[in-house]
Amino acid sequence: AWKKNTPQEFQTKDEFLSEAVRHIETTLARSLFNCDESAAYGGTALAFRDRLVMEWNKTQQNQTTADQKRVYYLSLEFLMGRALDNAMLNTNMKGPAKDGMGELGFRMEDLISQERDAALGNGGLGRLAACFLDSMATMNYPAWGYALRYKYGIFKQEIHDGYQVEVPDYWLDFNPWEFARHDVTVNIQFYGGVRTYQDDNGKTHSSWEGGEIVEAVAFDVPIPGYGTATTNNMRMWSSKAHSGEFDFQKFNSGDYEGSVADTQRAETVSAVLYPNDNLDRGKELRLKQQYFWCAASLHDIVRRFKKTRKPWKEFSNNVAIQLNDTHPTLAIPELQRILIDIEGLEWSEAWEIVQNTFGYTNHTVMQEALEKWSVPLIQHLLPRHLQIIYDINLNFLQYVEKKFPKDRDMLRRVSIIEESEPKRVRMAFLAVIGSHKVNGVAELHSDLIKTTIFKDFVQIYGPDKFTNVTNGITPRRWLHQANPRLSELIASKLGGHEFLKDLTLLNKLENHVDDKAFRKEFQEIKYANKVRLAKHIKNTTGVSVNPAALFDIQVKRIHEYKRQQLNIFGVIHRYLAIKAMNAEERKKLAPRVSIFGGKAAPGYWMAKTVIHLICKVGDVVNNDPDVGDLLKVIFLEDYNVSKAEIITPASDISEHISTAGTEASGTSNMKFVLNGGLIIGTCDGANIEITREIGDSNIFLFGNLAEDVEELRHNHLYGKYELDDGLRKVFDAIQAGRFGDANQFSALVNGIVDHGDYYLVSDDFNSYCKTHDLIDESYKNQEEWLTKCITSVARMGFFSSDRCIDEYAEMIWNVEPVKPKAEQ
Ligand code: 26Q
Repeated sequence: AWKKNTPQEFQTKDEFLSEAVRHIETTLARSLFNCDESAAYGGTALAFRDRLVMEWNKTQQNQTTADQKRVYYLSLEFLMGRALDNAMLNTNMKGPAKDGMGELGFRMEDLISQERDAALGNGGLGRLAACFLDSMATMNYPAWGYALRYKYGIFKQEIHDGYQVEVPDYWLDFNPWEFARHDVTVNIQFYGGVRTYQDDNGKTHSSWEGGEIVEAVAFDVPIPGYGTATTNNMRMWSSKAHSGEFDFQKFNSGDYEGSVADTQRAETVSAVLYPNDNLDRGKELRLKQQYFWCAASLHDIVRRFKKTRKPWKEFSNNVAIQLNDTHPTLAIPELQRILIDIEGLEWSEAWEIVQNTFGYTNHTVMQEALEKWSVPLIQHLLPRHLQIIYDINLNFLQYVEKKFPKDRDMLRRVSIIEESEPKRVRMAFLAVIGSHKVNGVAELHSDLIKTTIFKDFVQIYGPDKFTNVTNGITPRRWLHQANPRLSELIASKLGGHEFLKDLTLLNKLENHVDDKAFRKEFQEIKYANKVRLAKHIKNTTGVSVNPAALFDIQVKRIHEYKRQQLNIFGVIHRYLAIKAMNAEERKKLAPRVSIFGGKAAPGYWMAKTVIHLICKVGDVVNNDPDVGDLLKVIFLEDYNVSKAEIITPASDISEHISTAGTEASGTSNMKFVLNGGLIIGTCDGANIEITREIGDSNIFLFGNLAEDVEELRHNHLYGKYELDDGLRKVFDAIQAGRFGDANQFSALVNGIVDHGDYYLVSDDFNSYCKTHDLIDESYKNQEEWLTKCITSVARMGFFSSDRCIDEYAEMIWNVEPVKPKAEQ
């Protein structure tokens, strides 16, 4: 099955080498005699790129002639990570490359690690988009990703004296995976005004005129599917000064600096990724980025549709556009504008097309993360779009008024315009109104959006407009690539790698749970992965950790709702307990390594304080001779996709401990379990479905439930609660200066003691610590532990992103795969 639809292979190492060497000597202009790892990486990447490009061209041609509906996934973030290993594995040609480069004296892992991460995202939302691209290509869906080509990806994190320092990530100096399409450009307009005029028939028209133009240039990246010839496209837009705009007058009159400044202003649009995750900050440049990328993408999509010469009413039978959160919501008024102002359609005809085209995925219910743009800002930057948004709102409110006569408060609540000072546009409402389907990303989350932020819209449109697509992850990157030994072991038991394309086949592993040799190998793989991580820890932090200890890992963006503070307070609690023990008691304790990693948004002080506390606790604990191997505390610098590939396979326990009702889904929880680690978690996001799938005896759940959060918060505000005793002791230790200057941490402590403990750290603390004690006990019985791990892996089939893409395709997009043409 593999061979038939697989791209042209490098059959032998010599075939590969001749290509790679040719690239090293010609494309890279390097002599083989001074070929270092970076050149060897370059030659390998270019040799594989050639293979991808051939299949990419064929795929695009094949999909165009197939004349089926295409999917466009609009996301301001794509956290792709590295491409080479993925390309080698997806095309099944890693073997010859590894052997060939071995002959030149290189180890493939070293070459792979030469590549910089493509880190065009913050966290879960961006990585989800990347997993979706992999799944769509693997399952032969005709799909494009549309992205913004940031010059600087998410910043690199350095830790200096226990503080986060941000370093710019200039990632483009050698990027063999992108192709500049200097012939594919779109002029994007900003500012200006609206002219209304009457045509000969007395009909009124609007036209957006004046302002400035920034040029969008396309850059394309091939996305290879696994075990298929299908190679899809990710198109990234880069901004540059429009040639008509570059002020030659200034240039010629000697104002060189002035003309360069204009150029730079245009280039600024795609310069930098905003490093906030789950927080809305209403900066003008961010809005400019959103419009620039939406308008360029829509222009491109419309241009492609027009080539089919089909009538407009066919548009939504040809095109499905998925909005990854509200970031691309301007695509809705933009398509409406194109259809009515430029193509001359009637409002209602156009609006039906718009609604049928878009689907909207929501990723949060937290108020501070819901995008709202000030009306004056939109008025200034996009005057015609503001008019269209007002017209959409007017039509919508008239519809609501008819359905719920005299419910004034309903109209106020659901209006796209929030009547604040200044007025603001609620982007999530605009996205709901302009789409035919709205989905959440895990069951609890999809229920919550229907009962909280979109409650009124369920009344208005009925419940069928709202649905759930539980997130997933690609098993290619997160199992086969990150954990090759485990992938091989599974393949040896299941009779091949078929499970990488149908992850539900993992369930057959349960038949082997009692197989001694299998169990031993499984355990050895986990140990080897821990040894690998221990080496990374030693190299990057200088701290030695014992690979036989229980590795307890929490890696994700630092955010109060994700509660890294609960984790570090728990660690301090454990430290204090160890200090109070005698030698006998200490002997009975299971050694632990508590590992943290994650970036804080640069302006998020509380998150930075949490990082500082983790580092300070590490300094004290790791150097306390009373403690030794019983406890180590590690903060890993610069957590990103390629580091996740080392970290994820090495956990015994990972932490997914958000306040119930706040984490929409989480996806790293899935990655850890798929790699044979267990979870400590709250009843939140996808933890709930993971529990349903793997069984509640295979997960360590704790803490209050989402339905009780409101009341608990209320109790805090009205003094109807007492600080947890264990937590009080932790705070006493912090305040006594045992982890450095107590003042540094006062905001963190006061937020819980005096300011309402919004994330319910105190309420869940006792249950959290007790659950960790249970984990210690459980880990002592290694055989039972191992059974839990193996059973869990076997039951993770549901969480493949292939399953979610099939659900989107069926319920939301109504698209079918396009089979690649078999090799001629
Ligand atoms: C918004 C406005 C201005 C600037 C930035 C932003 C912004 C940027 C990124 C808002 C949100 C994000 C990212 C959100 C995110 O990553 N959400 C996560 O999405 C995952 C995939 O669905 C879920 O698993 C996580 O639960 C959710 O937190």
